[in-house]
Parts: sequence; C-alpha cells; structure tokens
Amino acid sequence: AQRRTLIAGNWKMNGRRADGLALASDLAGRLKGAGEVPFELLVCPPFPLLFPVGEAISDSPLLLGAQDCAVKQHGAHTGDVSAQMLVDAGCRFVIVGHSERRQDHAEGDALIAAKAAAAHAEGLIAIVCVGETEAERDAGQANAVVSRQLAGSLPAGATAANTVVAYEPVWAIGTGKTATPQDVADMHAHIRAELAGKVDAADGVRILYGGSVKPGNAAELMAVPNVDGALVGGASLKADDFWAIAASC
Ligand code: G2H
Repeated sequence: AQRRTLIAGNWKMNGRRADGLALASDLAGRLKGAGEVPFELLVCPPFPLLFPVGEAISDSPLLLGAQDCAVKQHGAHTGDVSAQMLVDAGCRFVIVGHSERRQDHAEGDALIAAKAAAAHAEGLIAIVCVGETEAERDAGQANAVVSRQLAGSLPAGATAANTVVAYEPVWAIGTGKTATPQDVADMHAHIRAELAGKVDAADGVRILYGGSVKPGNAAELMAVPNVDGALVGGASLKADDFWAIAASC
C-alpha cells in the first residue's frame, strides 16, 4: 500500500505563545519554500497554543494536532478538552495513549480506545501510541505487550484513514537511547501483522517510530521497512532539527 510519510512533532508541555508561534511560522515558511515534499508535517502544541498556532498556519500545509482528548464531547468534565474543541481549533490529528499519559495519568487501553473513538467521531485522525518498558523488553515480553496494547487501544471502526499507530519504546523516550534499526524493523513488522484483521485496510495504516529521533539518526530509522514516519519530541522544538528530520526521509 502507498503510505504517505508523516513527521509529527509532539511539543509536550513546552513553550509559550510567542515560542509556539515562532516555531510554527518558521516551519510553515520552510514548507512553503520547499514546494512538493514527500512527507506530511504535523505539529502538536499544548492545548493553550492550539488556537493561535492554528490561526497562524491556516493557509499552510503544516498540519495541526493535539496531545490528548477527552472521551466526552462536552459537559461537566472539569479540566478536559474534547475532540470537538480540537476540530474547532483547526486540528486534524490527536495523539492518544502516549506513554507519558499512560504513566502520569494511569491511562489504560480501554480509556485510550474510548478517546480514539471520540476523536474518530469528530473526524480526527487518532495517533495511537504503544510501546514496552525496558523491564518488559528485558523479559522478552515486548511483542506481547505491544499486541495487548494494540488489541485494547484500537477502537472498533479504526481504519487506515482515521488511525496512525506510533511505536514508542518507553526506554527510548527522552533518554537519548534509540532502538536499533533491527529492533524497530522487528517490532514494526510485528505491528503490521497484528493490524491485519483488526483494522480495515491494515496495509495502509501508517506506523510511526518515536523515541529520541534526531537529525543524526532519522535517515537510518526512516529507511527501515514499515516505518512510515516519526513521532518526535525533544527535537521537534527546534525548527532546524525538526526540518532536518523531515528532510531525511
Ligand atoms: C517520545 C518522543 C515523542 P522524544 O515521547 O513523542 O519524545 O523524541 O523526546 O524521545
């Protein structure tokens, strides 16, 4: 299947309005100058920056996404932000089930599936994150853990059009450690096989790699079979680095 490369920047809890606007405008300018590119470029700022960044890039091919969404679309849910609100801000994507949400907020697979379903109901593309911890990998459980997460976190109705999977080994996130190309090849092949039967048009689902992707390792990682892009954290906060990652695919 033809899968368009997606380079996604997860800004996490970083940046004020001025920083976010500067970064997004810089990237939008580079995209405009580059003309046809073989990738889609996505930024996922923190919630308060979605509206200003969305307005600043509304006439650019730079895509906007959020880092989480609520299960409910509106109502008495203090502190939550719904998929409807994300669409209103110009989002096309939302990350769900990032390992930092799984860890910091005890999010489990069923909740993540419900969030992805809420995103789908509003026409958003859900980037569903999976990945094992170091202890799980050392115990030989990496494939089993990821299988369980996929089975539990992909909602009914997931398709290649509305769902992206991001494989992020927890031990490689923000640590500077990166999975080897062989580890990544093995896991992405495993995920591709697991998607068959679970997701419509499974061959078309994009599988991103995440975990300390940077300009120096991006080309090697993006060349791995079944790697259809990257979910980039730290290195997405600098336009030069994020652009270099995108340009290396
Ligand atoms: C993994 C990744 C982006 P980093 O969380 O989601 O972050 O690139 O900083 O490891």
